[in-house]
Amino acid sequence: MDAWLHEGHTKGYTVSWRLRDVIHVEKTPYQELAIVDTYEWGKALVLDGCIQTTEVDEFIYHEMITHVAMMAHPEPKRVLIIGGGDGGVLREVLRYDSVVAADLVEIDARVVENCQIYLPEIACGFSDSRANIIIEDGLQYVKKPERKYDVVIVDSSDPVGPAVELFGAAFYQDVCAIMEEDGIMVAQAESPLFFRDTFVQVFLNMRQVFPIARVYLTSVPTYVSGYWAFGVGSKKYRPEEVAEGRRTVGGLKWYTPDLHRAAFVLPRSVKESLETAAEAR
Ligand code: AG3
Repeated sequence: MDAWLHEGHTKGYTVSWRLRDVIHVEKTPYQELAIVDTYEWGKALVLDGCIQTTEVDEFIYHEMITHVAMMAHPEPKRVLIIGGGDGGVLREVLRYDSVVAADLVEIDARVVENCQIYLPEIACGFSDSRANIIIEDGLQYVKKPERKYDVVIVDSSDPVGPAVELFGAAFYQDVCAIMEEDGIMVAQAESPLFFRDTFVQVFLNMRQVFPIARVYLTSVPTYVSGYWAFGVGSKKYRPEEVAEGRRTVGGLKWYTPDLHRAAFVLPRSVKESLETAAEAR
């Protein structure tokens, strides 16, 4: 078998993945979903032709989207995950004993179901009694949530189709309203090199809504350009600091408190693109 997945990113840039196997393909009501087996990165979840997560490097993204907010907050108890139907963020959130409820709102039940079957090491948190899976559009859920949250994590796909509004100021406003007075939110903000406009927009939108807005970076080898950004909106705590007395949870392979602080140090042109956009407002 010589199957290839051609993952198109821009008009002129496509990444081609040679596949060992196409394990499962289906059309859900929301998207085309595939589980494939790659050569170097293990099994991967593919949505509408775009690699969402791979067994080999998923921990980098999932640790970095989760633990920065979880460690900047002194004691997160109630956590909301929007998207993240593969369960990777959920697994990381559940590492904290302080967490009493982790609500995951995913629009597409088939993502959760398939990841439980084919990617069990990522989807292992779904059976935890603190996990509460809600199959609903995150945009709707935040208008009538089950509770208020200490930390909100938006693990969305790219801003095309239904995910577009998850990058907008109106959504962040709704999220802000359902957070405690010292809540923190984080959202994946795409590649600052390939999708600079989206990345800048996430920052500007968060800045419009939250008293404290920051961005940080990490490297995700299987995402386009490797550099991947996250936007943080905070009501009280400084996102770039680990809260006093916080101990790192066990089982991690990437996140450290030093890396947490370092992730907020931005390359010159990335920093300048944020400053220029902020001044233009
Ligand atoms: N969340 C963000 C994926 C973005 C991938 N985009 C891309 N490669 N162009 C994926 C879900 C991981 N839990």
